[in-house]
Amino acid sequence: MSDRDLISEIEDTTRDGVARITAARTLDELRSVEIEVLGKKARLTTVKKALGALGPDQRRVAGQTLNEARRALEAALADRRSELDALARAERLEQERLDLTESRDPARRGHHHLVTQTRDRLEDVFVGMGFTVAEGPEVETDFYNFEALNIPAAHPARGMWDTLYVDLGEPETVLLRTHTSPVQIRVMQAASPPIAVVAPGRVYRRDTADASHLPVFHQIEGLVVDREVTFGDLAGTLEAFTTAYFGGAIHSRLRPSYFPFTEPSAEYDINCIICEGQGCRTCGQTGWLELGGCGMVHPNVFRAVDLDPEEWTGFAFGFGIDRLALMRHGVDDIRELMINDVRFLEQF
Ligand code: FA5
Repeated sequence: MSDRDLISEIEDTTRDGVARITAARTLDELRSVEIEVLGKKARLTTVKKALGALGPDQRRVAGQTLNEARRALEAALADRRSELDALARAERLEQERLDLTESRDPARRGHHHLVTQTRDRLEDVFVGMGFTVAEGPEVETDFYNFEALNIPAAHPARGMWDTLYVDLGEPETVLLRTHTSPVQIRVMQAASPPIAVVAPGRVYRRDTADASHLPVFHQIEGLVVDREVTFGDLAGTLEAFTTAYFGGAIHSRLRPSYFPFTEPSAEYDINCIICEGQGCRTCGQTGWLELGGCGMVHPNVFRAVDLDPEEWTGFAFGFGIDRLALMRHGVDDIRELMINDVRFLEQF
């Protein structure tokens, strides 16, 4: 092949290459075109080998043309790549776009957060079982959160709750309640037995967020006080609750435990419905998920509210509402409840 033929071959190949680059419609297509026009088997690569047969001057001229051709193809590739990148980005943004404008269309109106829905459902179940609903403050005093619950200052059980204190009054006297149990005390101060109340609400702990913990979460407290209340009444109530809330397929168990304000105390667990008892990260590989604590009201708690423990008996329980929501809907990470991604929230 003469040097003239070679040069016009290079020019034709380049023109054709640039046209194909410009015509590529996706980044994948562009990658294949790149291999075809600049790769090992490309026409320009074969032409390069033919340069060896030319004399020195012609080789220099043809070599220059070849280099210019490569540069032109590389520039065309870079231009097309950035155009396609921008298009792909715009397309992705369009797909992920969330329309947050308010709408009068009733089909697009917002709804209660999953935790609120769960709290409402729990209240309905317990009201159906004869309980009334009580509330207490989120900022509490040491007396209600600990002292009256048989946890005096320096009691080792205070370590069970990593407490956030409020900078008010004497140091460590005002705090963000670590559980809903202080509402037990407020209810017994305000009303005489017989009592059957539930108290849902927000609680705070210095816990690090992970798949089953949040530093701000929700509990529902239950308290029953009457004459001759037994542990059997507690177990029966929790069993009735489990069936009413989860349906008949979910089993629960009571495991001996310790709480300063109940004696005896137990942990209330249900089968992990994410892994159906096989073990997964939500249940810490145990197959069971701890939903709450319970037990018979401790005599010292009755004494703190001037009720005679010889006359009155009772049981109490405290469940994690967020964990109940996870279990009922098969959500495997509690942090989803706080992230507030509309695509997650819309599903409930
Ligand atoms: C208590 O808070 C006791 N007050 C419960 C109680 C009430 C016992 C009445 C006896 C009588 P505990 O710290 O185990 O117990 O918490 C109760 C439930 O709250 C847990 O089982 C769990 O479901 C939920 N919970 C605890 N910590 C967290 C957290 N960091 N994030 C989400 N849920 C939590």
